Amino acid sequence: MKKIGVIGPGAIGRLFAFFLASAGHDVLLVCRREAQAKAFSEQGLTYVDLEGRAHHLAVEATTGGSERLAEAHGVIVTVKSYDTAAAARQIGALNRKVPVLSLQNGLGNAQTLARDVAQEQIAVALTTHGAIAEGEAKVWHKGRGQTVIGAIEAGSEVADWWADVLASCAPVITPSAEIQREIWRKAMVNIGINPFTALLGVKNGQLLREPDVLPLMRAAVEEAEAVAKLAGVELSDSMERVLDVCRHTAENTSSMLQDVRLGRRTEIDAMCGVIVQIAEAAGLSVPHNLFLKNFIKKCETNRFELTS
Ligand code: KPL
Repeated sequence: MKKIGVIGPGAIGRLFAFFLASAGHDVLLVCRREAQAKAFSEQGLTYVDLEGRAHHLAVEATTGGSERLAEAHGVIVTVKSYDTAAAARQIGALNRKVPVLSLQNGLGNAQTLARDVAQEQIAVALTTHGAIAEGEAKVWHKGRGQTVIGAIEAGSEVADWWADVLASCAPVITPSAEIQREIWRKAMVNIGINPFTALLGVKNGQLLREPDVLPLMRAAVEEAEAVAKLAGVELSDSMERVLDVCRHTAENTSSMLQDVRLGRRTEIDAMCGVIVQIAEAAGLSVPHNLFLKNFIKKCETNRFELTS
C-alpha cells in the first residue's frame, strides 16, 4: 500500500482520492483553505456512487504542503490549470524524486510542472469520469469513464508506476505511449464543449440540439486542430469526437459551466487561450478561439464584480 498526496481535492481529486483510499492506500489531501482541510479531517470524504449511495472514508488532510507531503510515495496534481505552477513549487520543495501524476484539464500542465520537477518523474492522466463536488468534502460520481496514462519522457517508468497503483482501485486504466497526442485530443473536446456549455448555461447533451451553435463549435475545433498541427500533432475527426462526448456525457454539467455558476475562475486560458497564443506566434488567425477566450474572461470578470 502506498501513501499518496493529492494536491487540489476538487471533484476529480476527491473521486480519485476515494478510489485510492477504498483500496487501502493512505491518502493525504493537500488543501489551499483551512476550512476544507478541517472538513475532511472531521467528516472524512463522502463519495456518492452512480446509484446514489453515499460512502464515507476517513482521510488525512492538510494545508501544510511540502512538510506533510514529505512522506508521500507519489503525488497526484488535480488543481485547476492556473494553480499548476504553485503545485509544482510545492513538489519541487520536497527535494526528493517522487512520481507525479497530472490529472487535469487543458494544455501545458506537464510543461509547467517540469519547471520544478524532473521530466522523468512526470506522468499525465486524462479521464472521462464525470464528477461533481458538493460542499467541502463530498463528491458525486456522475458517469463511469476511462483513464489513459502516459509519461512525458520516453523511456520513463513513471506511468507504469501510476498505472499499477491505480489499476488496483480505479475503473479502466489504459497506458498510452502517445500521451501528448491524447492531451491534444482531449483539448479539442474541451474547446468544442466547455465554453459553449458555459455561455449557453446547458448540459453537454443539449449542444447536440442547438443547430445555430454547432457550426461555431466546429469552427473553433477546426482552428484548434490547425494549431495542433503547428505544434506537431496531426489530428483528424475532432468534431466527430466532440459530438460523441456530448452524447456519452449528455447529462454532465461541464467543468467550465460549474466554474461560471460558482463565480470561479475558469480554465479557458489553458484551452482557447493556448490556441490563441500558439496561433499568434505563428501569424495564424483563430477568430473563434479568440472570441471564446475573451468572452469567457468577460463573464468571469462581470461575475466577480457582481459578487464582490
Ligand atoms: O472534460 C470535460 C469537462 O467538463 O471539463 C468534458 C469532457 C467536457 C466532460 O464534461
